[in-house]
This record gives sequence, structure tokens and C-alpha cells, in this order.
Amino acid sequence: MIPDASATAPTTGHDDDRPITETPLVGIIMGSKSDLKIMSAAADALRQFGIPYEITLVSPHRTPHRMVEYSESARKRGLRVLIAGGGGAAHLPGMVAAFTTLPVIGVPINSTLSIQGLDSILSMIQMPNGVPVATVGIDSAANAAILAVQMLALNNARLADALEKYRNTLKDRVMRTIEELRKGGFQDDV
Ligand code: C2R
Repeated sequence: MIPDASATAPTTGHDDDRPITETPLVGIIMGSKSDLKIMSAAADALRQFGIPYEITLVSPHRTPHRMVEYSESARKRGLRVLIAGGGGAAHLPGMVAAFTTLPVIGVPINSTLSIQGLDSILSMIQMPNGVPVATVGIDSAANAAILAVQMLALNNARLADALEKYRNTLKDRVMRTIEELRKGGFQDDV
């Protein structure tokens, strides 16, 4: 079993017609412990949606064999989506994508050695045709998790409903802010 740490949560996150299991559906991996402060946001978001996940470190250059083993075993172990974060020469998402046909979401990280995250994002986005990585914004680990939930919601009505509710909370927050601004004298045109 590859992961060092795993976390599971009950409730939703499974095909409607399947029994609920605690098997991780999303694998969160990153190049270094120093990425955790960013990547933990992905874990937090998955927990909010009740998605069982696993989280561990995999470095393509420091632990290349572990990377291959993790990627090749991911589907067999029941994972459906992988979220891979890295800083600097961030080859993790692309190389993981080379070893699995699971969807891979890349999170470029503005780490200590990074050139403001630009090197990381450029290492991820221009993948060769046939081996895509869905790259989110720099440090956007929460968005990576939401994208993973959207993928899982394709065949899960409960998750789709949870996403709808989540979107409504975003809308409500903006509408409340507009009301507060108006109370403070802000005049908008709509
Ligand atoms: P350290 O703090 O461990 O030096 O890592 C990590 O993702 C992290 O953002 C600094 C940054 O280096 C990244 N990292 C890579 C690789 N391994 C770690 N780019 C690799 O093998 O490509």
C-alpha cells in the first residue's frame, strides 16, 4: 500500500448504485512536505464534500520508482482522480499522467525555490497531445479538489446536488456583500 497517510470521510462520493465504501477515491500527492501548507486546502475541500481521499508525498526526481508504483497502482486501488502538486521543475503531474489513464489535476505551487510559481505552471500546462494534465491556477489546491468533485459528480446525483448547493453559497456571499456595500453608501447601477 503506497500512501503514508490516508483520510476518509463518510457519506457521499460514490456511484449512486454502489454501496458506500471508505476506499479513497481521490489521491492527493505532492513533491515535498513543504507543499503541504498549500495542498492541505485540497484535502479540506474534499472533506467538506465527504469524499474519501488519500494524501502522500511523491517526488518524481527524488523518488522516481515510488512515482511509477503509485501511478501504476492508482486505478487498481480504486482511485478515480489524482491531484498532483509541485513547485519549481514540477514534473510530477505530467509524469504521473504518463503512467495512468486516470484524470490528473495539476497544482502549480509557488514554493521557496519557485520563480513565483511560473516555472511550476509552465512545467504542467503544455502537455503533449494524448497525455493531458488539467492544470489549475498557481496554489489553487482547493479548485483542484472542486474539479475532482465535479468529475466524481458525473455519475453521482448526491454529489451533483452538493455542488449545486456549494455554488449557491458562493452566490449568496456575493449578494450579501453587495447589500453590505449598499448599506455603506455604495451605489451600483444594477
Ligand atoms: P523541498 O522543500 O523539499 O526542497 O521542495 C516540491 O514540490 C517543492 O515545491 C521544494 C519544491 O520542490 C518541489 N519538488 C520537485 C521535485 N521534488 C520536489 N519539483 C521533483 O522531483 O521534480
